[in-house]
Amino acid sequence: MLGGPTREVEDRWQRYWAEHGTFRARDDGARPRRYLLTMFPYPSGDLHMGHAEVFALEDVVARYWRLRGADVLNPIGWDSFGLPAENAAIRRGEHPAVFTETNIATQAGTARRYGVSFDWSRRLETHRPEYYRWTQWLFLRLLDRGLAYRATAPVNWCPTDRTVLANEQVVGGRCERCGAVVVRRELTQWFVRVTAYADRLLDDMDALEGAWPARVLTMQRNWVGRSTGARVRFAVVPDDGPRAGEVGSPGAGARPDHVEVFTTRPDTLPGVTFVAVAPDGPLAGALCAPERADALARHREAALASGEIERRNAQRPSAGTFLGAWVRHPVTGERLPVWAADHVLPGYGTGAVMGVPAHDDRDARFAAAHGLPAGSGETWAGVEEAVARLEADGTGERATSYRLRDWLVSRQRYWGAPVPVVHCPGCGVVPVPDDELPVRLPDLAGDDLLPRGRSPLASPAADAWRRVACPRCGGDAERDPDTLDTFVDSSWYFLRYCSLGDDGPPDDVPFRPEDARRWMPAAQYVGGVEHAILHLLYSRFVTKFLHDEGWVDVVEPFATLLNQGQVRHGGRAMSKSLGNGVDLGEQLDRYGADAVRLAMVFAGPPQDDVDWADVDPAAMRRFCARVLRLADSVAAAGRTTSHTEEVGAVVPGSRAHALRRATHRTVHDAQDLLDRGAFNVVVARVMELVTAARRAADAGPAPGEPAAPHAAAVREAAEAVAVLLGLFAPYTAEEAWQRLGHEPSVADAGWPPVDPALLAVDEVEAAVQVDGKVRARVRVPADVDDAVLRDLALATGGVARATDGREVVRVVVRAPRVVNVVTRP
Ligand code: ANZ
Ligand code: ZN
Repeated sequence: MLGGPTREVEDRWQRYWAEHGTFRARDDGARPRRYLLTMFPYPSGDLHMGHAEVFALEDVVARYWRLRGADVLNPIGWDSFGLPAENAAIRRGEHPAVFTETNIATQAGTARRYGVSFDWSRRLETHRPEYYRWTQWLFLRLLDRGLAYRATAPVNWCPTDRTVLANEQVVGGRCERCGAVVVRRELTQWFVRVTAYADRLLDDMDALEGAWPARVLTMQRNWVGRSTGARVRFAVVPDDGPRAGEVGSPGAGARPDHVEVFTTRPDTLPGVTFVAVAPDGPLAGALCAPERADALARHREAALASGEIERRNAQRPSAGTFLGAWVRHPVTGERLPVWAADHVLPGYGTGAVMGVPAHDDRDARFAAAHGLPAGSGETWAGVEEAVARLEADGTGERATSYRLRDWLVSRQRYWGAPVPVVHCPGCGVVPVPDDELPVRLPDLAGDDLLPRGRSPLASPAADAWRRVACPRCGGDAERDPDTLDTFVDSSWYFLRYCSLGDDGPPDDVPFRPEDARRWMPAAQYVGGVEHAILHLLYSRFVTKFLHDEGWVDVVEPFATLLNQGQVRHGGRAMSKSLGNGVDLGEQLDRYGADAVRLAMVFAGPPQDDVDWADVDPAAMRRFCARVLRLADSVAAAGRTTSHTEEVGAVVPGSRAHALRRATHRTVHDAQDLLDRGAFNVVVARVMELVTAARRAADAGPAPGEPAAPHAAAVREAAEAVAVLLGLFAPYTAEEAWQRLGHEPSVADAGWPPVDPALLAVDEVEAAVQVDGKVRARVRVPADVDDAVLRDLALATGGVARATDGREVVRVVVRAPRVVNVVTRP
């Protein structure tokens, strides 16, 4: 099959690496440590071409650092809780663990076969009790600090998956997993107070500038969405009537005596003509007159059913309901109507806005649609002055608002870490004591897993699991039936890797702080841009929290971030539903791991999309075969591996000398290119070197040139090829390295030394003539081009003196030797 490494060769090297622990992190302090992290896969099937791309790219980095002398930590694990396993288990009537374990075994086999230099001794899986015990521990620490709390709030509900979703999991108003339109429901849920870290999540990003892709930083900044302005209070005009109170609940509510709004433009206060509140927030009901309660209730239902994106859309007409309430303008004392308006969101600012049609488009459209006055365009002297004036009057003060909301972490699904608390009729919410962790999942399968709008752990099948004695009073109590969002599992896994290895996982701590101190932050994190907000935001938050708790030194977990491009096929994203998916296992069977890896890397810069229809793994396989043949012919020419003396005898100007220059130039440039992430260019340069070495091997020395130094130069080239190719095609590289007579592994060969003398560019002297007379001479590189030589020539003092103000009509350049400047006499 085209002559590249066979399946048997692949197996042999995998065994070798495993037996020799080639890719274990040593962690002995002998070499500088470098932690390389890849976003760990979901085990929802076999690995796909997207994984093939990430793994190929990250392995270039891992192997490069290793060659350059670093102690590399390159771990692998599985993000193995979550919906896909549960849905598959429901279809097949089996336990989700079965599906999960099967897929992990398949993916692990494919990843090994792909030849990635993972340290398999540090493998972790988030669905194992030994892991999720610590996910629960993390939740309890957040609870200790008041950073995890239960609240009743309108939340995102996916009607298909029948579970709540975090804001971050709602994309364009739809469920990030299944695409169903998300609705709002009022539920009691667990939240994590990420908003307490909003400023730090923003400010610490300054240090990531240039190290993380700019678009990811922008997305995170927008997601946290800090706005500065003021809060302004509008006094409610008293009337004697009762209020509707909480809509839907009987009885009059307590009516607030003022409405507070958040504005970024307090200077536009003179133009306020109305105040608007969110129809689905608490203020609307509290302000609403009884005769308007039905209208508000209808409005509220409609608002809950529509997505936030839709409501924020400035182009869409904003529905409104007059609440039968009035407030006073804090400056003019004018009476202003209070409306419920769709475009006002309950969770942002104070859930109320001052309507300024003259300055705000949405307010203008709302006023026009509902017959409200347009008001004046007059402003106070600027935001700062406006804030000072409000503070002096006592009607408002400076304020900051964030778009970021707290992280909703409870899910009404089975396949996750149970929320580790107990509900006691006497004591309320009681945390499960640390020494009783993990709270293990009960064994449920098949129909018992069906989502019915509440957690499967709340079903009768889980009764025995749910009933427990209250840890505080010993009375009858119940476990919390919800499970934690999988993003909680993945918010700290990179810390645990630091403490795994031959001694097994630590069983008294989630990770050892001293291990994290040695490895963190991860020097590079490789993964898809689809995690630009969710996972990266949560991981950053948890790292900061654990920093505050004294567990880690760093405040940012990932020093640099690489987002690889997407793998497409025929121009479109690969997907099962489009029928254009390409199976990694099948590609490996057909072309072998090296060819697939080379094709991935050679396709373009790492951050660019790859179209699998445009790549040619068969050509890559032929290239691997060419490399092996080169190694074979070098080996046949002589078995010596120490060729320092012979190459030293290579004479300048010989064929061997030209090849040596190509070899050293390639190794030298590769370092620069790899540092800049131009992996594809390095592959191209190695291909050129193979061609040059082949040609030199076939041609032999020129007549009169000595044979031994020539052969040594070819060997030197073939060895450099093997070492550099090890970054991209490890099986071919190991094989070539061994056939060249070296001990494995090529991964430990070290970066090939570069002789600076061989990098020197030859210089020649160019004559600069003016009207046929030589007026100056300049030294230039032998390969200088006409344009550069022309500029150099015209810049010489000799030319300026000789032309002496006369007009230059023509410059004739013959690089690298002659330039003739022709002037008008
Ligand atoms: C009056 C005004 C005049 C406003 C003007 C803007 C321009 P950002 O920049 O996104 O923070 N607002 C406040 N709370 C809101 C809520 N809960 N739902 C929807 N809109 C809300 O936006 C802040 C501005 O958005 C605030 O400033 C407020 O309108 C509106 F010429 O107040 B502004
Ligand atoms: Zn109790």
